[in-house]
Amino acid sequence: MGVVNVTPDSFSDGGEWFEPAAAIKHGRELLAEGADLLDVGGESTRPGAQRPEPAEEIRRVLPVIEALAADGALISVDTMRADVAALALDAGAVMINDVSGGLADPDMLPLVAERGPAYVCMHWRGHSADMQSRARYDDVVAEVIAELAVRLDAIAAAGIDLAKVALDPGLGFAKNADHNWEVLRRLREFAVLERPLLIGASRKAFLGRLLADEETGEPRPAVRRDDASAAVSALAAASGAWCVRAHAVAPSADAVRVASRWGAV
Ligand code: PMM
Repeated sequence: MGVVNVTPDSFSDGGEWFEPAAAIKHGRELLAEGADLLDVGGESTRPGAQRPEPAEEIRRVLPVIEALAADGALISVDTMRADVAALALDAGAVMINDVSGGLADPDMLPLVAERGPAYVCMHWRGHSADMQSRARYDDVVAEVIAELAVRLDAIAAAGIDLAKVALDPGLGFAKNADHNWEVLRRLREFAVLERPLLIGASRKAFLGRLLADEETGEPRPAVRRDDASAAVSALAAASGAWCVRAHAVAPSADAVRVASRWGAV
């Protein structure tokens, strides 16, 4: 899954694709690099981020979705808002990537039940402005699995076909670096939920800290985390992940091909 952030403030590629024409061009490049899906988002979820107004989020993503879907690309819309998701589906999106797993907007699960798109339910404990204060766990893997199981119950109760639902442990969302590494190390345990697993590690801060400059201690900048992101993609694929969300698609597509040929997938 290639990431097309139509935002001025994402941590990973802030502002680079904010103009619709630039975002559309970028999406086409990611498809050429081997993306099977494009995830188009108009809200930055970086820790501490402020939310855009719904009208602004719609203005950002709709023209990009329309153009890329018209090309025949499979489009996921990265939104927590049912109104945005509905318009995105009208514009040709086939999947809703809801980082709140239906918790941010009570209208989201009914919309998914009514319209029937594929749905990604991510583990989430609250909006970005204060999510890091919620990064408290005794056993992060057990608790994330239990909380995702509760979401699956809510999704089924809303009348959504679970065959169309994928889960995501939400690396970096109410999780510190140690939590993220623990989730990755024990990724196979998520198989108990019996749903395909999406992993979004690409360019995240925990990789920047792992790769910090040895002398200054400065984290590696986001745009120089793609090799490490590809390594995570290969290992995640080998641990049973269905999909990896990547800003630089080519290295992750290659890494996943290696994992597959290795026989690890
Ligand atoms: N991470 C970000 C945004 N959307 N969606 C899913 N399903 N999983 C993620 O881990 C995830 C996401 C934050 O990264 P970005 O600001 O670079 O897009």
